[in-house]
Amino acid sequence: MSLLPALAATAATSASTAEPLWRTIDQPMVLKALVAGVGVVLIAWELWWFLGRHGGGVVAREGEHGLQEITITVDGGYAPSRIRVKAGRPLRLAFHRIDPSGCVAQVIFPDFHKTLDLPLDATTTLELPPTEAGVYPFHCGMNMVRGVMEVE
Ligand SMILES: [Cu+2]
Repeated sequence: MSLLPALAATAATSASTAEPLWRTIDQPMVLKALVAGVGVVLIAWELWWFLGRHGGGVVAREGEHGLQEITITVDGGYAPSRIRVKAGRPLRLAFHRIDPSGCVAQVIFPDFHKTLDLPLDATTTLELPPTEAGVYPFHCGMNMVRGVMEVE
């Protein structure tokens, strides 16, 4: 903000015309409030979109020998992006990638020190050992596309 008067002063000295560089157009209070309100709503929506919980998550199905299995479709995001599994049982995650974007070519489970390459139009599985209850995030190579595994 302190830069603007300085710039104006510089411009005023170089151009000798008295015409101001900009004019403040006074807007009605209602309009100001509306614009501010829309901004706040958009910020709230963005926070919800990136950080909020979207539904209760999808529970893994029980396979043979207590192996829990869940298939996650990778298409612009993880579907489901929130999965729920039971603690203390082996788990097999199957990532089916149909999104050609290089962004999702890898999925990383930082808590397990696992990085998985996901070839396009293929299903890649990752077996995780039985784990303790907790919330374990996973994300793409750039940490832009995210999912969460809830172990309960
Ligand atoms: Cu990415």
